[in-house]
Amino acid sequence: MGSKNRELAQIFDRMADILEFLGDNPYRISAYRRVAELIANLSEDIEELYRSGKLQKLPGIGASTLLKIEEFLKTGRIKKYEELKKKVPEELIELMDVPGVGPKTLRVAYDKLGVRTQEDFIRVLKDGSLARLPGFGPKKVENILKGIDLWRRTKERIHIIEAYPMAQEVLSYVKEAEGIEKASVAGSLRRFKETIGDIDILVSAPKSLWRSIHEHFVSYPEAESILARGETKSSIVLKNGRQVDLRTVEPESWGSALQYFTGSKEHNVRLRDIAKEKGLKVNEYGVFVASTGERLGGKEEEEVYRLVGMVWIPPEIRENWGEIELALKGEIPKLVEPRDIKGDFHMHTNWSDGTNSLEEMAQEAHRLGYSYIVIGDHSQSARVANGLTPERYAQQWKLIEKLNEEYEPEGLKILKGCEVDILPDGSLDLPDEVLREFDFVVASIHTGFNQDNTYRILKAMENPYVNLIGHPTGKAYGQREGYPIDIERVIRQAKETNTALEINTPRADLAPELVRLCVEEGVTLAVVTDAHAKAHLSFMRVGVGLARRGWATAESILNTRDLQGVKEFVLKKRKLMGSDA
Ligand code: DGT
Ligand code: CA
Ligand code: CA
Ligand code: ZN
Repeated sequence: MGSKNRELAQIFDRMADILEFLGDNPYRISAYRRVAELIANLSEDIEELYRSGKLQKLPGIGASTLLKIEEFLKTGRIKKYEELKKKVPEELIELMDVPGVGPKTLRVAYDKLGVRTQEDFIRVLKDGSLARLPGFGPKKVENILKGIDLWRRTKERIHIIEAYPMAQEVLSYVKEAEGIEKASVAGSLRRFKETIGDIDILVSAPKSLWRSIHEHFVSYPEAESILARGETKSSIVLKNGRQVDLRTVEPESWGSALQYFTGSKEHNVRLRDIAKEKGLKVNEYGVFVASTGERLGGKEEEEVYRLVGMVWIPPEIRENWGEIELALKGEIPKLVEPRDIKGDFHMHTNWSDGTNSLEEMAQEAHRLGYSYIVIGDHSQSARVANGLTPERYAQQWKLIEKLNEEYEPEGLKILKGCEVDILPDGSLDLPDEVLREFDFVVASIHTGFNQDNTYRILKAMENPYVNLIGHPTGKAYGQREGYPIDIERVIRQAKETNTALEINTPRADLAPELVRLCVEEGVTLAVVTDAHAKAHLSFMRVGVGLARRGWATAESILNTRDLQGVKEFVLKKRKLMGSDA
C-alpha cells in the first residue's frame, strides 16, 4: 500500500473530526469517515487506482470526494482541509488521536472550561473540573489520562508493521548506490521489536565511496529534511516523521558493526562484560586482545560471537533475557523461520468487515504459496463488522467449496472458518451444531471488557470446536493496553484443552514474555495476520519476527504444520473434549 493512502485516509478522518467538533451535519461527518476507512483498507496504491481510472468507479467515492483526492494527488494538499484546520486550535486537533477523546469531549471542554491548548486540557482533567461536568465523572477522566499517556508513548514510536515496509523501501533505495558490499537494517527493526523509534541502516563499502553513498542517501525522495550528513553517519527525517540513520563501515568491520548497531544496548553491554572477563575488547570495529590491541577479527557477526566463546544469537532475542548464558553453552534453540510457515488462520473478507472478496484473498494466499488459509469472518453479534448469521456462513461455504475445486489441485486448501464472538457470559455467538461444521474456529472477545474475561475465555476453550483464541489479552496496539485477564490461567487451560493461542501481528498481542511462557508450557501458538485486506497477508513476516522474539520454535507454531497436521490438531481436541467429531 502506498504511503499516500495512509496520508489521505488520515486527512479524511481529520476532516470528520473537525466537522464533528464544529457541530456539522452528522451525515456529512459519517460520509467522510466512510471514505477514510475505504481508503485505509485499499490494497492498491491510490495513485495507481486513480491513474488507471479504477478509483472513479469505486462505490463510495462520490464526485466531491474524487475532486479532493485528485487535488491531493496533484498538489499535495486539500484546500477544504486547510480551511477547516483554521477553525480549531491545532493542539486540540492533535488531541483527537487520543484513545477515549473525541471531538465531542473537546467541544465540551472548549465551551464550558475554556480549553484551548493541550496544557489546558490536562489541567481540567487533573483538577477535577471536567469530571464534574454532566456525562463525565472520575472514571471517564481517569481513562482519558491513561489514553493520553499511551498516546504520548506511541507518538514517539511506531508499530513494526508500519516501520518494516518503510525500512525495506529505504534499504532498497540505499542499495542502488555504487560500491556497496553489504547492506542491512539494524537496531530494533532487525530485532523485530513491536515498536520502533528510528530506523537504522548499515552499509559496508570501501572508504573512498562513503561520501557518495551518504550523498545518495540524503537525496532519498521520501526525505523531508536532513538532520546530519557526514562521512560515516547521516540522518534524514521521512515525510511521515520517521528518522532514518545510515552508517557506513569498512568491509572488514561489517560483522562487528552489525552486531553493535543491532543492539539491544543491554545485550551489547552484557556481551562486552563477558569479553572483558576473557581479556578481550569488542567494539564496532572488531574484536581485539585487550592488553596488546591485536585484532582478532570482526568481518562476520558469527565470528564476533565465536571469538568471545559463543554461538551466534538470532537478532530477535538479543535483549539480555538469558540468551548470552545459553549461547556460551551453545544451547540457543532453533527458532521458527519465515519459510516454515504454511498458512494463515485469521483473515476477513468483504462478507464481514474486510475490504477484499473471498476470491481475492484466496488468490493472494495462493500467490504467497500457502498450503491452507482459514477464512475467519465475524459472527452475527458483531453488527458493526457486518457479522454473519448461520445462513450466510452456509452460503459462504458453498463459495469456498467451489473455489477449492480450483485451488486444491494447485495445493491451496481454503478452510471454512469463523471468528466467533465470545459473548459477555462466556457463551459463543453460534450454536454447537453450526460450529461443528467449520474446519477451524477462532473465538475472540470484542466487547464487554469489564466482564470476567478469564472466565469467558476458559469457558470458550471448553467448547470442543474452538481451536484458537483470537488476540487473547485484548491488547490492540496504540488503542488499548488489553483487558483485565489472568493470562497464566488461560495458558494452562490452552494446554489442557489443546486450544491454540494467537500471536496477532497487527495488535502485537501476545507480548514476547507470554509467547515464551507458552513455548515453555508446550502450548500451541498460531501466528496470524488478522488481515482485513489482501495486502495485510504480508504482515506474516513481522508476525514470525514477533514469535521469534518469544523464542518460539517451529514445533510450537501451528502454521508450520501441513494441512494434515492442522486437521489432526482440530480432531484431537474434538476427541479430547468428548465430541463425536
Ligand atoms: P529504537 O530506535 O528506539 O527503536 O531502538 P534501537 O535499539 O534501534 O536503538 P538506537 O536506534 O538508539 O540504536 C541502535 C543500536 O545501536 C542499539 O540497538 C544498540 C546500539 N547503541 C546505541 N547506543 C548505544 C550505547 O550507548 N551503548 C551501546 N552499547 N550500544 C548502543
Ligand atoms: Ca533504531
Ligand atoms: Ca538510531
Ligand atoms: Zn478479532
